[in-house]
Amino acid sequence: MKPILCLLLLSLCFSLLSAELLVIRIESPTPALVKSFYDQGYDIASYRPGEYLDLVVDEATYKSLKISFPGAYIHDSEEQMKSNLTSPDRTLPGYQTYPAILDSLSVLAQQYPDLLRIVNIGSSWGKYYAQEGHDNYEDFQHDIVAVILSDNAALDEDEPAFYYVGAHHAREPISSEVVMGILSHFLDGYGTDDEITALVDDNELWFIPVLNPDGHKIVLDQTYTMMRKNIRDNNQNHTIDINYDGVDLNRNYGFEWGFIGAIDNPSDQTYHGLGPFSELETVAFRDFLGQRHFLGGISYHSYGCLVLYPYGYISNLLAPDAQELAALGSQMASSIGYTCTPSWQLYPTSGNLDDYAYGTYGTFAYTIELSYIFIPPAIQIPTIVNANLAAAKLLASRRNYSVLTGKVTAADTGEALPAYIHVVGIDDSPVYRTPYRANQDFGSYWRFLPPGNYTVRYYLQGYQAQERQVSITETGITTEEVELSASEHIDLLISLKDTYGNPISGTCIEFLDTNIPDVCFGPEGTIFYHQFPTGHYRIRIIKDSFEPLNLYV
Ligand code: 0X9
Ligand code: CA
Ligand code: ZN
Repeated sequence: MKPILCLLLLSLCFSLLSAELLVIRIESPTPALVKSFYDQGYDIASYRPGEYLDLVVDEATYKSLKISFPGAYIHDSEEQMKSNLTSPDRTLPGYQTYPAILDSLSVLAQQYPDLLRIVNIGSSWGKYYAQEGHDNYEDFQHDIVAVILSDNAALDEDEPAFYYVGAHHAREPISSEVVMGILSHFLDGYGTDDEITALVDDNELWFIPVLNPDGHKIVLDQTYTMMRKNIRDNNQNHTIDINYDGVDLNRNYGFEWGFIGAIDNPSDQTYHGLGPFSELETVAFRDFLGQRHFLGGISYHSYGCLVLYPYGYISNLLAPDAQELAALGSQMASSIGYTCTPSWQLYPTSGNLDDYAYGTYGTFAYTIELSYIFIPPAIQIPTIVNANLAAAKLLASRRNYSVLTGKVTAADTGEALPAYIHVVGIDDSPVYRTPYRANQDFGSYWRFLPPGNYTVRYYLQGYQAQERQVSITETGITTEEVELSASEHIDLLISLKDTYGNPISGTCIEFLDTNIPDVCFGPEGTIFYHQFPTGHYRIRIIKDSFEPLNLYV
């Protein structure tokens, strides 16, 4: 009996492994249809509103969907993805493995020591598990690597920073090829092409070709080309279970984490993880973002030929900077021949990188969905890279026009101040974004604004705020250097009265962006402060069951 059982089990195992996944296409989907597939937990490969919805399904699901959607057809398959990974033309390289990418980076760094510096920004789960002694992860010991391209790359200079990141998702290795391609194009053009030379000299351009090296390896090795997530050991069995393990890195960032469009089921392709930044890979990128002030960035994905801008976590949400985000996004999109749209328009996803970078730092953070399939044939890589060069340059060139910049320093000591820079009419949008601050190390700031006249407030606890009238032009750089004087200290009596002159009790004041504790009024409706620092404050007055009142006083 026993041998027969083994044989049966064996064939069952093989059939499970060989159940090929397909990408099927439904044309002209309605938004309601997309939402219903989304809510049912389907793996959405790509969606272009009004044009198509592509789903990753097995053959059985395809057959049953054919009944309700007779027009559905096969757009792509695992088999196709595998064959696209390698180039039929032996003189052209196919997709590069992560070790090959790391090798080319170190060759480039040796060739251009003044322009390039390689920085280790963290490690993958594979490395962590292997170091814990789990043998199954021995081949997955990956560091996550970032490269800075700038003049004096060895130094952290006071220059605008931009990032280009690939491979949040494993099955999208074209994103890594594009990041590498842009880097080598910039290196080639340095010193001969004036535009590129200026971009490299005046900015810090950061390249992170592979944020998810463990997943990338599984795809490049052709173990499982439909792999999307990292290899987080969800079921803690010290084994990579491709159908159960992993967290979607683009749902794991800590801005509106777990809100909508992120799933709490570990086996799901868009599983958001145990908590915000539960993943080593997103922690690495979070800390990387925290170390310098990025003005803009592109996260490359595939596919859909789209340029997406924040926010993405909720439908119909207009970011405070939506006008300029859309303007630059549209320029980038038309340079590639892609379509620009706010992220939520596609489908809402919370915990994505762009919402985090924009929502936390005001970074103009874009997603570019490359190509029309996950893994375009290797032979197309150079064409796709070339098509994307102009957009990559447009991003970093944004610092050259319609921008407000300068430095905030302390009037007495000259020290750099990470002051808040509040642009009236933009930063008072009811849609939340963390208040924009000048760079911690240098006091410098850059605000991409629509042309026009603005009132701008510079404030920081302990200093007297200043208000400036500035005019932003379509082609110019407006510079406003600001020296803030230290606050004086006065005795302050605040009394809060209603329109009849009666004290209002049970009301509290919050001093926003300071560490002054919240205070609440007693029955007499007054509060006395000894030695209160003078200056302007954004305050919020709150009382139970009333709308909060926001004031600048
Ligand atoms: O879902 C994603 O993370 C991205 N698409 S992909 O097919 N490459 O996985 C798009 C994220 C863009 N943001 C929103 N749609 N909200
Ligand atoms: Ca596991
Ligand atoms: Zn993706």
